[in-house]
Amino acid sequence: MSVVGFDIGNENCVIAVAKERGIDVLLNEESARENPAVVSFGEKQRFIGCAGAASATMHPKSTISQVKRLIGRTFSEPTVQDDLRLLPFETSEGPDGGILIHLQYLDEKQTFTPIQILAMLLAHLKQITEKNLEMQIANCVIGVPSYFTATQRRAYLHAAEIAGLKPVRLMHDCTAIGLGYGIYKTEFPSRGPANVVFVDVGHSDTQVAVVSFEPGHMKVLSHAFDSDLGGRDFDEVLFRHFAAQFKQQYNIDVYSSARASIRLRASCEKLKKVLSANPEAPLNIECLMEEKDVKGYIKRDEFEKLASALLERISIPCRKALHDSGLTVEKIHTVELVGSGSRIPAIAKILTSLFRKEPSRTLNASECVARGCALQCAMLSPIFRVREYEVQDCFPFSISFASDEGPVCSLTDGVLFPKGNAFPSTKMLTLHRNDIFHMEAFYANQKELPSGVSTRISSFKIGPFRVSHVEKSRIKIKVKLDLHGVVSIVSASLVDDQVDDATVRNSANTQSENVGPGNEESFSNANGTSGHDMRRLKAIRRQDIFIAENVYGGMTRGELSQAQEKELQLAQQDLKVERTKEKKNALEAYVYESRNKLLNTYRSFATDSEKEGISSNLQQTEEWLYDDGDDESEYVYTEKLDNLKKMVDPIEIRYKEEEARAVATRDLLN
Ligand code: ATP
Ligand code: K
Ligand code: MG
Repeated sequence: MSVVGFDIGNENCVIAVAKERGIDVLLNEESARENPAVVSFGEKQRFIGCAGAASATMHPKSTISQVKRLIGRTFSEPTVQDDLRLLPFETSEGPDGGILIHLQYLDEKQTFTPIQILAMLLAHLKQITEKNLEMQIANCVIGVPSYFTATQRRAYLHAAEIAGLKPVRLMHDCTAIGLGYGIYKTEFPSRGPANVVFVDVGHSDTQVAVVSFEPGHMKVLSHAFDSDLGGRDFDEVLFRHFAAQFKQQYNIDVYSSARASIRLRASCEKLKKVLSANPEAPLNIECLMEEKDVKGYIKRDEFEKLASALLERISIPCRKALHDSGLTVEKIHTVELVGSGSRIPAIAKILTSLFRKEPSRTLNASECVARGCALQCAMLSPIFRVREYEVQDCFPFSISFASDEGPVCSLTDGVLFPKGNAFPSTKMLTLHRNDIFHMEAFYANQKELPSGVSTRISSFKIGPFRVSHVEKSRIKIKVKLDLHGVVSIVSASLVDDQVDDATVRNSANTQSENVGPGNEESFSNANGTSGHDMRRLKAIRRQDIFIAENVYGGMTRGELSQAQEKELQLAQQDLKVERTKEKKNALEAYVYESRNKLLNTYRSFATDSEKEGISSNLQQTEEWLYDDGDDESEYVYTEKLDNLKKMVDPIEIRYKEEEARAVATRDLLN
């Protein structure tokens, strides 16, 4: 069983695996620890990760990056539109209001959903992992932003399924970071827990969590975020600055060229990184557009001024998280800064003045999410032994349920899971109905969500069921906010209790109570019915009721298997192209190797006419490879190689026989 953690970044993905000795971050084919979150469609094959990034400028319109921004989102959302304007590929609105990505590949117009693109990325990471571990993998833990809605979380689960992965948990990024921090922590205050603020500034978002640590236990007190603030926004500030400058200076409009925009944006990102270590930095791009070389220069002070509005915004989620944790600044022991976007020195300055202490960087800023996820995967694995450690996470959005008779007035204001509720968590609802009915799950407070994101989760049809009398029967509904942070009705049952005392069915038509894990079915003291009332029940009959769930923005089984089929086809195409390349390379290498041997080791083992025949054949093959044979099938290359071998093999056999004889003679003489 595999024990793998994936951090799917908006820019970089990291793979960590748990081994007996500890957690390792895996290297990819280029020996890098970070995998660009890029899927690029070339002429004949897809390039993903490092190869995808390399292929981006050559295929700007068919290179998909930042898919995490689009996952589970609606095309018409203003923030989605803002993102799409900056991305060079073509998109449209899908029939369900989702996003469709259009591109040209293999001489056809192809359409993919963001889920399919994410699946390609995950399949690539899976492949790297399998190559490293030399075994098949499926089980994993994947990090997700705390601000992801049920639709986005389900989208991740769908993508994982298409890629052949089985996430045992989708884990909040900051919770994973906290786990990796807490499990190794040995020093604690003499009294009370150690309260730590984690600030993760990524490529497109900023997440903050306040976590309290005690030996063997961590509890997330609050999550806050700005889903539209990250490293790329700082790149954009530089981009706009230089685009304006180049318009004046060189009379070029970078915005009008997708390729020039990609190149300038990439250069601005590099410039930003240089400014993290140096007080000033130059920008040089050759032949940016219209055959013009451009030059620029900026000082760190100037950059910080240009970015001052962004820097201000970093403190907002920090304040929110602190407020929601119920702690004051004095109660915070440490601020841990992670995410590569946080390497801008001005960010640390802002946090220092906000928390009145300098943030620490004890964690590996780019790997801590993946490492924490791998640890969690190990903890959830039945075969892996990890030290006892309890992780208590909380959910950042309030979740409500309504039925077709209006809001379900359970706890407060119809909210079943208030913001900050610990999860996984199971709760019971009681309704009184005598016929089929509908319920709806939704986020109670639009303001808690990222701006413009839909509050919809899913709707449920409960029933039909048969009641034994005309009066409304008691329906017990079990609701679960699961380990992934997805809420759902897991069961509904009809409880037919003919009660003497009608007052037990009180005027409020619903009630709910918390149910701890393990005693979900304990009916004896459920529903506020006192022991006295219970004794007066004549009979209790329970009957499971069928639930049909209609999830908002989800994929059907049929759509999922279609997507799996498509992914398989694409993967086979990639494999075919790779194998063809290998065969072509093998043929080319054989030509050079044989020519060399013919001049050296094989020289005295071939007749002149043999040498002539082989040489001219090698020559022909070489010319063919650069000409007609540049783009042939695997079969043709293999056949050519086999034909050459037929000519060269007899000579090789003679040579080998002679060599063996020489060795035997030497052994005899010794
Ligand atoms: P997200 O968490 O938003 O999904 P991610 O996890 O891919 O994205 P990270 O890898 O943590 O993001 O950070 C990427 C960002 O960090 C990029 O914007 C990159 O330019 C920026 N970055 C990397 N190194 C530096 C540096 N030395 N100085 C400033 N910024 C940097
Ligand atoms: K990352
Ligand atoms: Mg990240």
